[in-house]
Parts: sequence; C-alpha cells; structure tokens
Amino acid sequence: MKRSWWLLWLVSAAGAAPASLCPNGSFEAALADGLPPHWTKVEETTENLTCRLQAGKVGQAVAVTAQGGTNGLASPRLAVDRTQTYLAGAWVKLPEDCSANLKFALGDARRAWTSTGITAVRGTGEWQEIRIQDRLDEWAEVTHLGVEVTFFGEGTALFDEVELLAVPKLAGNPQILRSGNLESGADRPDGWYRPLSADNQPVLFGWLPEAAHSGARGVRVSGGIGGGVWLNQGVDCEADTVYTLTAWVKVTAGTARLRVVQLHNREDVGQVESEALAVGDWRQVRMTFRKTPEWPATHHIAVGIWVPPDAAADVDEFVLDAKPAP
Ligand SMILES: [Ca+2]
Repeated sequence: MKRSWWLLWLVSAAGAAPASLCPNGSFEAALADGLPPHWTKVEETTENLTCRLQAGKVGQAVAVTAQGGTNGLASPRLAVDRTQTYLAGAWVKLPEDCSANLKFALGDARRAWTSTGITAVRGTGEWQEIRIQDRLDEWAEVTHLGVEVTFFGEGTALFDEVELLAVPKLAGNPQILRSGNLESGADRPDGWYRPLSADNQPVLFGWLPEAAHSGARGVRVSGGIGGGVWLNQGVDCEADTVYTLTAWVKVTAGTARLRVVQLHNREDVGQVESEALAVGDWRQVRMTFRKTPEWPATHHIAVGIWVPPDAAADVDEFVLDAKPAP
C-alpha cells in the first residue's frame, strides 16, 4: 500500500503531462460537412474558409485556405474550473506573408464575447509552435473557455496538435512575475530573457516538455563551454517590501543558483544568490531579498537562475511573492 502511494507521488512529482481537453486537436478524424469534427469556423467574412486534411506535424493536419482577413477554427468551449490554470499549444505552418494567432475564447455556454492570451507568429513556411496561458483572473464573469487558432492573410495555413490543458494554479502573485510557469510563448517562454552563448549560438537553451516540473513546458539551460546562461526576467522592486523567489530546479551537471540582480541604467550593480544547488532530483528552492538603502535609486531588478559553464539544469515554476517588510 505504502509502495503504491510512493509510486503515485513520484509520477505526479515528475510532472506527467496532463491530458488535452481539446477533442480532435490532432485533426486525425475525417472531415464532416467540410470541417474537422468538434471544430467550428472563425471567419472574418462569410464563405471565406475551406478545410482539407493533409500530412502534418504528427499524422494529419488541417489545412485552412482563406482569401484574406482573419480566419481559422475554434474548439468547443468547456466550463471553467477556477482552481486551474489553462494552457494551450498549437503547431502552425503558414506562408511568410501571413501571421497566425492562438488565443482563448472566453464567454458563457452560449457564446464567446472576449479573448485573452493571444500570441502571434509571422509565417516562415516551416512548422512553428505557439503556447499560451489564460488570464482568467481578469475576467470574473467568464464561465466557459475554448481555444481559437486563426491566421491573417490570403493562402493556406496548416494547424496541428492543438491542445488545451488544465493544471493547478501556482501560488504567488501572477502580477509580479510574468509566465513563471514557462508555459506561454513562441520558440521561447514569454517574458524571459536569456543571452546568446559566447559564439552567438542559441544552443544552450531548450523549451521542452522533458524539462517541465508541471504543465507542458520547462526550460533546460546548459552553461556549455561559454560564459554560462542567465535565464531571467526584469521586474520592479519596491522599498519596504520583502520578496520571496521560489523555483523548481533539477541540476543535472555542476551547480546552479537562483540569482537576483539589481539594475541601474541597465548595469548590474549588485546581486544576491541562493545557495549553490548540486546535482539531484527536482527540488523547490526559495530565497528572500529586499531593497536595502545600499541599493541605488532604481527599482528595477532581474530575477532568475544562473547556470555557469559546464553546469546544466532544468527549471520550472518561478514564483515571486511580496510582503510588506516588518
Ligand atoms: Ca511548466
């Protein structure tokens, strides 16, 4: 009995990806009445959009052809559970003079009246991934949510592997640190900055399901042989406030540290770090800091993780919380 409990704990601690709530999001079912089953048209002008199935990112994709404006497909809306954060992802492939959007359609059981979490990408002719997360806290009256994937322009866009996930909300104040769960963006998580490696190759950084502690994505950072990698986000820091930065970290080589850098005119003028984190399984790391009189007048700081040369770590679930100083 005890053993099976541990097994369950290990599975959930390892961040097994939740199942998608978006039916036929991989577009494997044959079209019905010209549309993928479970999906409805999003059209800027009527009779503008046609669909067919063709080889996709995985199995089949839906190819949507339109003659201009914004057009695409909407998933069914489902009832919102306010204890959850909703995440969505899609793969898109479209011409270079088109752009694609992924967003949440919000409303009630009858209709959607607004949208949130929009991320857009310009076409490249290659497959690109877009991921978003909800901002339902700003929409108290919303009861239902679905996913819309659309493109702007004239031509044919391919959509594939559209998923909608619900994961438990992170603690902390989401207004301070953007996308701390690393779940939204295109090619990299929104709001997070990482320098290129010493030879300008963005090879030391992966936005990967395998690096997730929870949800569908985490970040794998490797210091490589260059100057190391500093994955960070700039935030405002107020006086008379105690901040707590937490993150889940799994170090796989060397040692890494959570780091807070004080910025003045974009210059690094001082920093505080967590203890050195050694190789091991996922652990939640916590550090507290506050703006002291020694800090310059600026209130801009960067928070994140420092992975030095020859070290590597997976990281997820950054949370920055603030309390008035005692
Ligand atoms: Ca995550």
